[in-house]
Amino acid sequence: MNETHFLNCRHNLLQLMEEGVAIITSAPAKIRSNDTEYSYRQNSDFYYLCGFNEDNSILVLIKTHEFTKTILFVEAYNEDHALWNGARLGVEGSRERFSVDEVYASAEYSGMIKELLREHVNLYIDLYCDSPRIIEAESAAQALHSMRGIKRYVRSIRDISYLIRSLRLIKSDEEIAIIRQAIAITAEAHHEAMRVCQSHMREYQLQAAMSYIFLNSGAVSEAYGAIVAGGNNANTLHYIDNRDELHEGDLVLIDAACEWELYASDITRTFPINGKFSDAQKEVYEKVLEVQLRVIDAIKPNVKRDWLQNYSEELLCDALIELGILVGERKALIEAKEHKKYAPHGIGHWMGLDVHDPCPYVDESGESLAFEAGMVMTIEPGLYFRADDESVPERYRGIGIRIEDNILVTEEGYENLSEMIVKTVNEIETMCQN
Ligand SMILES: [Mn+2]
Repeated sequence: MNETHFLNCRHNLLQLMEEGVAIITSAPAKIRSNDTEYSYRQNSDFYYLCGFNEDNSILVLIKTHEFTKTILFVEAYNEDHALWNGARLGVEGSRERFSVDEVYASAEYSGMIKELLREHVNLYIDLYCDSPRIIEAESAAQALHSMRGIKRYVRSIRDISYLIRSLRLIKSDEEIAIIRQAIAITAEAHHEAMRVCQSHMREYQLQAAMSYIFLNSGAVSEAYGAIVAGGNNANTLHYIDNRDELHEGDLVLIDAACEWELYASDITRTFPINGKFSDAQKEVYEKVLEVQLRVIDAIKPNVKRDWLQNYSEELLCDALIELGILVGERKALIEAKEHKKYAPHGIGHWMGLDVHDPCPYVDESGESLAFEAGMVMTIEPGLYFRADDESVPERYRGIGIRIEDNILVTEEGYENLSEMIVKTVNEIETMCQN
């Protein structure tokens, strides 16, 4: 990602801020067990603003009526750390690499924070983050309040995350290019899973085939824990056990995708383990696919997200009526939430630096947001019929199907960024038999 992108992001955030100081901290390194750590994942809000990927760093944005200033605190270069864990960029390296105004060692933060907050009235922090650096800033504000000679002091502590996440809603061309790359690798992995799948394999073996593609393509991290759910396991929405045997005649639902330069992709495909849909599987599959295509086709600027959700529920309810699973009038069935039993989750979510991008879904007044060019979301209708559900005709029991793509809103309407991943019955059967 180009340095200009991060400069723009900070500029946009400063525009949204009133006079004051914003403090955004990096994610802490996390212990997995004893002395082994999880692989490091940066705080998305922090990364969005500066692209720095090390822990123990702090970004400070200052806005006065006269000027703005960006300060980055980074962990100093350390020989020992370089030997064991690899070299940190350090203060000098960061000065050269980042277009921030000033860089200091993180160790200097505690001694400087009071001075940085002096004469400011707004302190912007992530209100829901318990970083010790943020607590230090709050204490510094308190100390300043009772100090002699201070004319202005912090009078409000405000949430910076909301502002950052409002900006994260609209992706720049560079961000979209990175998401496309994540999706390209994920596409290859889904196709590989279809090609290698055979009955009697274990779910994790399909996962391994996909992981190989991810890693071999340089995508060292999944965007979320993969779901590889054979047969009835697909009806457990967040099934991540992935250990069961794949059975002849069942479908397998795979919700798995990689991250590229910290940007997510999020793709689900459901296909027959033996490469051929049964009649019952095909009936349900084609209903879900039709719903997905129609919902995607309704996406364009100014359509409200709420409306899209309701529209998708109507279509899913119609599908359930057509399959003979629900009986009655659509309106009454939806009011009674009858469809929710078989289609329990929402139609999709924002996607970006986080797979579930935590951007707002409503505006300041609580009204559902309308789509704008540059927004990226998933569209993922599903129908789930548990094996033990006697309210469903026997032929459909144990079938769970979800189809998920990643959609970019454009000026003209939309672009399905994951269009290259096969999804019609014919395309899937051909890929499986490859
Ligand atoms: Mn999703």
